[in-house]
Amino acid sequence: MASLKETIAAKIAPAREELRSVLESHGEKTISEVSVRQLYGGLRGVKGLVTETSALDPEEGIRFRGRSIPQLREQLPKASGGEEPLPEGLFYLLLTGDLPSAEDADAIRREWRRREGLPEYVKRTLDALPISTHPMTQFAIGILALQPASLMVRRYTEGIAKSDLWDPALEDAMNLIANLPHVAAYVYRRTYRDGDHLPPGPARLCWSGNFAHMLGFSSPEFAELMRLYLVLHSDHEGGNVSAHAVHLVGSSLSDPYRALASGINGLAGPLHGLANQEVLRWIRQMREALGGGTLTRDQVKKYCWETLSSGRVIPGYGHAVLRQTDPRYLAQRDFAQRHMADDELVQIVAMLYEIVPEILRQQGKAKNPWPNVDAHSGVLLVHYGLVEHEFFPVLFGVSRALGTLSSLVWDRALALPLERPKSVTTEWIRSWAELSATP
Ligand code: CMX
Repeated sequence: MASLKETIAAKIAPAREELRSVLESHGEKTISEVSVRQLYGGLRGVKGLVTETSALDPEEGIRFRGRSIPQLREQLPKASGGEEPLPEGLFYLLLTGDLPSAEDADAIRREWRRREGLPEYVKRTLDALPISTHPMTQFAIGILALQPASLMVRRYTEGIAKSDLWDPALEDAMNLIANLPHVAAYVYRRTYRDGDHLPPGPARLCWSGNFAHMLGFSSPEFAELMRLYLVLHSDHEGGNVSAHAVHLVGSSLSDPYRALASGINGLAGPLHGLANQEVLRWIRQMREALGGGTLTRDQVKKYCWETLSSGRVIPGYGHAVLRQTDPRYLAQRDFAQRHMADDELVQIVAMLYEIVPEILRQQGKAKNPWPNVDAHSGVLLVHYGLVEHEFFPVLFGVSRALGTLSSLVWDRALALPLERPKSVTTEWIRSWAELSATP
């Protein structure tokens, strides 16, 4: 791993100097004010975090180290014979800010494959859980079960300087990412394939290809989908629940295993990553409720209104920051059009895109009526036979590790402090507001 670590190490001193200089020149300037409504409203729009790996523009969507999704699909190295970007290359970009060469991406591929090997005690931990345990719960437990291997904990106990913690944090991140596909595949095969586990594939396979192999899907097209999927879901700046949870928990110098497990638990909420499971469940329920067969636009509209009037959300639509169609949705739609245009579920997703935004606008509540990343992913997986919708958020979790752990390494490299905002009570707000209204 010399070259990746050396590349990062060379960037740390200038980044620390930049941080010092920004604080010296601008430390007392105010970036954001917080209204009482924002305080009660999940701090929407309040600039209160620093995340270097990606930035989200409400209209344009996400940029990873300044690069849009179409640019990433074009510029990142590809697997041999493939068209979709390698997550290995994306990880290099997120960590270093530099576009990787094919050799850089391949060095990470080799490093991750070299580090894989799921300890027996992790398998036994998972085997002890009831088979009905939600895959996301199993996944989080599997990650925590790996935690005794944390190098960061060992080095901390030995007395490492705070400024050097990024190094064992990076080692932990690499070991963890190397093993996440195995944990996820283990969860999948024990839950849905009677525990008929598949060992890792040949060393030549990329991280995503090996993941597809261990899940039990051998089609090269599915491996392509995995590469795209694992790139698209990796990072969405710092304030989303999973990224924020990893950053927050990591700020106590909790190790990357514990921090990531926290992020995965946040991702398991239906307003966040679990929405991809909910989209498919909702589409399946709609088809069943409408008696199967080809759906008409009027039937779908009526079902959407029924969903809304029963007090539920339409999963896969809306976003806390985005105000346009999510480019991650568009990338998946592009994949669908190229590989499975005639798929019935893909056509339902396309029909929903024509219908739902107008309905949400008419309802007048959602600030963003457009689809997000979760609106499309499930039907792509189902097309290749991965039909168990409760497993979908686990794939999101494997991908989200790339962005959140890259950020965590930089949190330690910049020695960012314990996160500890001030909270207030409603009584305090009332007396503060009344006092500030007094002439
Ligand atoms: N269907 C119905 N109502 C919706 C809606 C949707 N898809 N999206 C937003 N709304 C409603 C909200 O529930 C809220 O209603 P109340 O005032 O009654 O509480 C109102 O519109 C205003 O919400 P908002 O400011 O537009 O959106 P938020 O920032 O509060 O929430 C999100 C964002 C994503 C949680 C919300 O749009 C939602 O629940 N979408 C459906 C679930 C989903 O797809 N989540 C995945 C997001 C992407 C990800 O993280 O993976």
